[in-house]
This record gives sequence, C-alpha cells and structure tokens, in this order.
Amino acid sequence: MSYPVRTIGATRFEIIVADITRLSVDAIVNAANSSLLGGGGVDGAIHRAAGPDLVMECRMLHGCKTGEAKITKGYRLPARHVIHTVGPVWQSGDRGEPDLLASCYRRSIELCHTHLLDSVAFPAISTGIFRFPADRAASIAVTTSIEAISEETSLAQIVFCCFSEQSAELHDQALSEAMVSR
Ligand code: AR6
Repeated sequence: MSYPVRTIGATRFEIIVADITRLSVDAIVNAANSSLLGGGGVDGAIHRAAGPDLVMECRMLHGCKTGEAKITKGYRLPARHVIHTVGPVWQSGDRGEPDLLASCYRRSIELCHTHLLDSVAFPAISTGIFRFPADRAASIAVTTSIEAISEETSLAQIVFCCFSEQSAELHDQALSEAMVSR
C-alpha cells in the first residue's frame, strides 16, 4: 500500500512501511531508553545495523532524559546520523505522556535544524515496548512535526517510517486531518 505525499511549506511529509535501518536519509530517529546504550525493538535493530561504534559514541553522551534528543553519527547505517530520543512509558495518560511524546518530535526536528539536515525518518516512538496508544501517538507525531517546521526550515523531507500497515494508516489519517484543519 502506498500513501499520498503531502507538502507543507518547503517540507514533504511521507508515510512508508519499512525497516528504518534501511533508509538513506540524513538522520533516522531512534526510540531509545534513557541510558542510550541500546535495548530491544527499533533501538536494538539500529544498534545491530550501525555496529559497535555507535554504542561507543553513545557512552560519551551520558544518557538522555525523557522527551529530549541527542545526535550521533550513523556508522554502518545508510543514514548519516542517528537522533536518539527517549519517549515516555505509557502509564495512565495523565502523567504528562502526550507532552513528553510531542517533545521527542520537537527536539528531534530542532536537531535537524541545528545540523542543517535535509531529511529525517521517525519510527512510531513509544508505541511498542513503551505501550503508548498508537492512534494518539500518530496524531501527536503528525501535528507536532507540522508545528515544528519553521519558515526557514532546512528539512525538505520528513518520513514517518511505520512498521505495519495499521500504523501507516493511523499516520495517514492523522495527516489528512491535519491538512483539513490548516
Ligand atoms: N523499523 C521501523 N520501526 C520499527 C522497527 C524497525 N526496524 N522495529 C520496531 N519498530 P519500540 P518504544 C517499531 O518498542 O515503544 C527499547 O528497548 C515498532 O513496531 O522499538 O519507544 C528501547 O531501548 C513500534 O511501532 O520503542 C526502550 O527501552 C515502534 O517502532 C524501549 O524499547 C516503537 O517501538 C522504547 O520503547
């Protein structure tokens, strides 16, 4: 299944179903944990594909708080950089989880601006092991990313790299709704 590309300002928003470790973009985003030293899910896949130099660089970053983001090189990945962000663990939904998830997207896009990156791909942060409801997460991912691109953005391409058609459909629906309400 393919999903329509939407352009907002100078930025193309794309939704794909793929393994994020295979993408040749300027940066892929890692749904990490606060140690930044690797884990399961997409984090494990990224570390395996990047090779051991990635964890060596991560050790020098001394962790990352929930909602924040840090950048490293991509090593053996086709992506030039990895932006490591730490999503919230879903508890009850009233522990600030939505704001913390929005902050992951905002901070990651800020790093793209700082490093003059053209393209970035996001996984559906927090929706796996951290159990954030996938529909709410897709809506936060899309609306926050649209808000975060500024007039003078360097970002020509934002990819929502989903791991299932169901996740891609949720992002597509959220993007359609965001386009209508603009
Ligand atoms: N490419 C794209 N998306 C993927 C891939 C992949 N290769 N693998 C999984 N996903 P998760 P979280 C999707 O659990 O919920 C780790 O142990 C997956 O289907 O990777 O933020 C960290 O160290 C889901 O939609 O991340 C943390 O401890 C999404 O990526 C914790 O898990 C996020 O699932 C973070 O949990």
